[in-house]
Amino acid sequence: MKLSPSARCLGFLALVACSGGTPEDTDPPPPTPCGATPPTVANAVIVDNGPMDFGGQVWPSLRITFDAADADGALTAYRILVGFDDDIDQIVDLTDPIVAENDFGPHDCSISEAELFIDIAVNGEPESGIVTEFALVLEDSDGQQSDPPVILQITTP
Ligand SMILES: [Ca+2]
Ligand SMILES: [Ca+2]
Repeated sequence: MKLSPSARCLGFLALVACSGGTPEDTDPPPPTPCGATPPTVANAVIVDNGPMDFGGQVWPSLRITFDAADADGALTAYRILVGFDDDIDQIVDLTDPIVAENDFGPHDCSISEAELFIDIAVNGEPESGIVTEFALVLEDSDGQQSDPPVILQITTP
């Protein structure tokens, strides 16, 4: 399975439309961190999301949804980092991840829970029955990351 790192988008409470292309730069994090609590990821699932329009081009897509929480409220901006491979061993290299980010400033440490998703374009014709393993990490506006990565698998239909 080939995934296109250049065609991705994300949503926040299902309100933000897919923008495709490269995410825009976000404001620097607030000078004063919200706290020392890393964000957490719960109830993560990955599903076949059917054909989707990524910036004018339609690709098969996958969607990862999850519940994000951060006790110190630092989800006013966040980054979602996703890695993948075909070796099903609960280990995924995240040194060069697909990244989706969003910024809902002002950074007033006011968002401690959010239902997030990331849509990932599948580039090309994936073979049936191929298992792909994904790793998901959430980074809050202070740059703190959920740990350990959440590992997910999906089989192409
Ligand atoms: Ca935090
Ligand atoms: Ca692996």
